[in-house]
Amino acid sequence: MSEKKTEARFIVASNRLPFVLARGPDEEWTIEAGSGGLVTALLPVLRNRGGLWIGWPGTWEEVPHLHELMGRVGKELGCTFRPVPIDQDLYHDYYLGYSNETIWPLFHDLQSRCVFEPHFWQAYMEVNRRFADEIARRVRPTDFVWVHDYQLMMVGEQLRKRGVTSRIGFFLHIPFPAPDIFMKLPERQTLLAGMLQYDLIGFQTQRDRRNFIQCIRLLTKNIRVRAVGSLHRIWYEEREVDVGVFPISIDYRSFHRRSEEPAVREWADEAKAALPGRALMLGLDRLDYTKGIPERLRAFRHLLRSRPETHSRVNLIQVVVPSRAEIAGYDELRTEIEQLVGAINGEFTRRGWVPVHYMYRSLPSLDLLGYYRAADVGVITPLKDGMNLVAKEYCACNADGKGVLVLSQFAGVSAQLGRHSLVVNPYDVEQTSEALYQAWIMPVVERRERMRRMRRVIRRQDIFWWVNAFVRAAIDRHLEDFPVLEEFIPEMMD
Ligand code: GDG
Repeated sequence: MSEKKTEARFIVASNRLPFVLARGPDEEWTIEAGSGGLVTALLPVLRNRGGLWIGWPGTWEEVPHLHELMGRVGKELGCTFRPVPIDQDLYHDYYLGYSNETIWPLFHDLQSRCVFEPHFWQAYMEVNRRFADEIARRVRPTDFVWVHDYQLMMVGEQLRKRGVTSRIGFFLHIPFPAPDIFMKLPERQTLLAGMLQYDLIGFQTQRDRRNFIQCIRLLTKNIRVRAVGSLHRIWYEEREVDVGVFPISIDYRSFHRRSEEPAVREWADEAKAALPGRALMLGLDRLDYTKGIPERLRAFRHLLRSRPETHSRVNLIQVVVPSRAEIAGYDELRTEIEQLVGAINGEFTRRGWVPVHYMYRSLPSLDLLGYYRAADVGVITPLKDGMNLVAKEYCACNADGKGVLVLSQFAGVSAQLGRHSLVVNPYDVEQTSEALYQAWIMPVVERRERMRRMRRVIRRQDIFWWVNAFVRAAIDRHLEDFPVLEEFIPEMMD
């Protein structure tokens, strides 16, 4: 075996591969590298280090020359992509079904929205097996495999069944529910036993880890749990499983730098000039019932009803990014939001003042950064959220340091930023409305101090810190331990 073959490589598995495939009007497929947080975070460990990324390519359609297209992006990013094909029916039951109609609502404490269908679980397992097959074909014992998120919780167990002995880590991006809620899941036992096949399980917050360990204690016999340094170690059968807390973050410096670019400054200045003398309150979320958008609108309406002095002086800018349109309930949510926006504007609009500015679309990054820069208040009030990166991005871009964050106590990010923001229970309309008011009247000195502290936390614990913390806990290594190869050699396609 050559020297190179013994080097440790990174293998990442996530539901979607980090690129966007699109078919143009001439039926030609194009491919573009993704720009999300996870790609930015993982590229340093993958790029030119022989890294592999395994996932669904983002379409069930037959894409001619898919390998060639992927090879092109792979070359650009310096890693190899391997697709896991999933056809439309399977995708329906695995992704829309088990992942997003069972696990997603349950893990966000919204049990009444759950659909429990046995064939959803069969599809989920089938896809998790396909991922494991693909990884098992390529993995070497010295490699580190990092599996991401709730769509792939059983991949570790399936890898062990295939005899894979490499270190395998898992990170859950969404919350982990308390035992009372988790117990409702028909597959609760299988799922927990499956998760215990990982070597390291990472959660966003202490709350999630505590819930997980309580579930393990309730549902698994003959286990021992003890704190070991900053981790908890579980002894289960012949295995030792570490469980840690790794709050995900953003590329702070990049957001900060981009928010200072002239085009963004100009955009933000224009946005403010268009609404002179107004405080801009910003809500920005994917269309999802976990994000608490109707509750936020009701709180804003309460503010306008209870504090007439805010009239003509505050605006709520609410951006809703289309998401999961195929799932029942999402369309009703959109209707509910739009009716509320209409009702609020109908009740309060005066000459020269429309209180809620509503957008239902994805914003180009210039507009996104511009709004972050211009907003006086960031309103992040999910009913439950794993972390919520919008809160961190808002702080990183808030150039004059005067922005205030109104934050749900149920967002993972409140564990890090709660002390310096105005924390609310998003179900409490009066309390949220009062926090919006307090944010509006807060003296500049206090705003600056709070924002300075929040920015310091995010700058110190940025996305690169997150990757390093996880990798160190998983395999006791640093980025430098994954050596850069002299040249990028893509894995052989078969
Ligand atoms: C899951 C968990 C956890 C949003 N609108 C636009 C846009 N975005 C970008 C934001 C941000 C991302 O989307 C949203 O991230 P969040 O963290 O807020 O939420 P989820 O999508 O639900 O993510 C969450 C996260 O995983 C990571 O672990 O924090 O709790 O639910 O980066 O910037 N980007 C652009 N235009 C938009 O209109 N360009």
